Amino acid sequence: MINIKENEQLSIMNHSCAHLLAQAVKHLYPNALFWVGPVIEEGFYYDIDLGDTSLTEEDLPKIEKEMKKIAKDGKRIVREEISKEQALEKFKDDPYKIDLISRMNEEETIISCYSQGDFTDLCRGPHLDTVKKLKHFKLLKVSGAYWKGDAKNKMLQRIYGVCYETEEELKEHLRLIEEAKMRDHRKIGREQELFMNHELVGSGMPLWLPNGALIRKQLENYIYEKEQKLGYSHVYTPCVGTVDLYKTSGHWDHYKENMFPMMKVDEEEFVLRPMNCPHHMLVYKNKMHSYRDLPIRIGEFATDFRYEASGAVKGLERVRCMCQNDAHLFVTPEQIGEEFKRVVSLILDVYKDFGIKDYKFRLSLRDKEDKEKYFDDDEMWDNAENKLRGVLNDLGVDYFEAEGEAAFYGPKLDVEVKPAVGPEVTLSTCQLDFLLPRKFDLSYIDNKGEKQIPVVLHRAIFGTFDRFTAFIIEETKGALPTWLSPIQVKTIPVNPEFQGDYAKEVTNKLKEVGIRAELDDRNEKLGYRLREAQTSKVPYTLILGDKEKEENTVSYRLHGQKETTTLKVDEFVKLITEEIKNKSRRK
Ligand code: TSB
Ligand code: ZN
Repeated sequence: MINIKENEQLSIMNHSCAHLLAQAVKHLYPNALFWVGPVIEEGFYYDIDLGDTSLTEEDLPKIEKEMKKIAKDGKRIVREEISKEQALEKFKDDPYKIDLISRMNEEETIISCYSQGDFTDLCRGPHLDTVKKLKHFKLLKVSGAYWKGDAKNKMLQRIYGVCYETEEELKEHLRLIEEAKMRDHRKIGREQELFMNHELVGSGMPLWLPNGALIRKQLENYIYEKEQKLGYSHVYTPCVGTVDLYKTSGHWDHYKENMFPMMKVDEEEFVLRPMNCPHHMLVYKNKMHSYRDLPIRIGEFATDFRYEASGAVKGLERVRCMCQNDAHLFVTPEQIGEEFKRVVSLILDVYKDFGIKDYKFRLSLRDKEDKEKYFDDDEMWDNAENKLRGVLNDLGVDYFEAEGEAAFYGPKLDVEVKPAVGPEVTLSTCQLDFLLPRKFDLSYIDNKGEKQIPVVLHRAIFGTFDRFTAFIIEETKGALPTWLSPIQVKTIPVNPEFQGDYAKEVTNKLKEVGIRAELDDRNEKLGYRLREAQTSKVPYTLILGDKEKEENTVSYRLHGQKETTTLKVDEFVKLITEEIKNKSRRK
């Protein structure tokens, strides 16, 4: 999909279309007040205060009709420059505009307004020269949006839309939106019964249903095995800690707004943990270490709780209760490069296994000027940043640098991916940390018998099981590879009365060797059962008729394909077992 924000021509057009939307809304709802109407990647939106009126999607065609009428009328779009005083006077009855004008920089002595017919809006521009050029647009949805994104403020109504130069481009955009909606893991999650939410549990707290739990278990087994081979030691630690633990780590000062509030039990003050690092620091500290023991890699599939804004929570992708595929690696300063390299290689290895190709590595560095956020040790920072850069260059991976995006404790590497719907998110992460080991007074004895402080690498390959599952569902459009599929084989007797027993026998045989097979011997038409197996995206559907029963064979159909292949039962077992073992992917 075109990124409209990055295309100058389309950006201007969409911005003008946002004004056209505002003008139409003003015609239909004369009391409407307008906040901001920016261009975004997918088009534009406008935040509007409509008093007590609440819009639904059903109101959009009427607004669109009014927009078309205004556009056809074809008024010119005229820029006017006025002083701050004049602007304050002109918009004196509009508290939103007064707020915007009052917050403008001192240097902005000249303020620009754009008018089209009976409508004027405060705006930097630029705009098209006439509304006549706005022909191919569509309003897409309406949602609530707190003024300035703050839940304490009034809820405004946000109308989204998009505008193109040609009808074909608009149609293609709408087609891609529809396609993205079909891939949305929330939709597939409902259809395939992977997870659910319930208001009694709370927002951002998904419940993993049996099918989803099966996928997650495969992911856990997969990464656990890899980590064990790579010298990780896995632990279990509680998902709460005392306030003092998080004061010691610095999270209480730097991360409190992302944490659930404190709860008191007897005399202890607890918090639900937002991160596992402090617990792992204590695990390290449980005994003395020599340089010979390092690197020490402590891993955990650890449940964390974070406060995410209610408008931001999304399916499994952004949750308030998550499970990280976490590990903290304790290394000597000399080992940083090598260990970082191993982590990046593991990320690449895992992405290859899952066929993930569309991602970006982002190397997040400090902002050299920001001495308040980043601890002041230029040499240490430069050293660390260069080391990470060096490894990425050695491995020949593509990455981009983002200044000012580092964590307060060190530089980091994030992997960014694009979900079906919504902005990019981080999947894997690897973060260098010089501070936490100091805060917890960690040490090891070096080869001269002297006490030294280790460096920590925080890393999560899947990020969280939650987010990774969401991503992989969208990547595969719900048609997971066989090894990850909750149900791998559906056995369907053509006529349950005649081949029911045989189908049961085949199903049991598959189950015995650990294949997740399910029998569908319901008294439904064959066509109906076959269609259902296809829509549920089960990789293998076995169709068993008289011939198969007589010859001890199975005829299978792969998801998304029409033709069937017949094999001896044992041959089929061998074929699918190999596929599962190799974690093969099919197109
Ligand atoms: C890697 N202390 C480190 C850890 O050792 C840490 O917590 N890093 S993190 O804050 O970046 O989180 C790790 C990963 O969790 C992120 O890369 C992201 O993939 C995932 N994640 C973060 N917030 C959420 C959320 N709200 N819902 C789902 N996954 C999330
Ligand atoms: Zn950590």
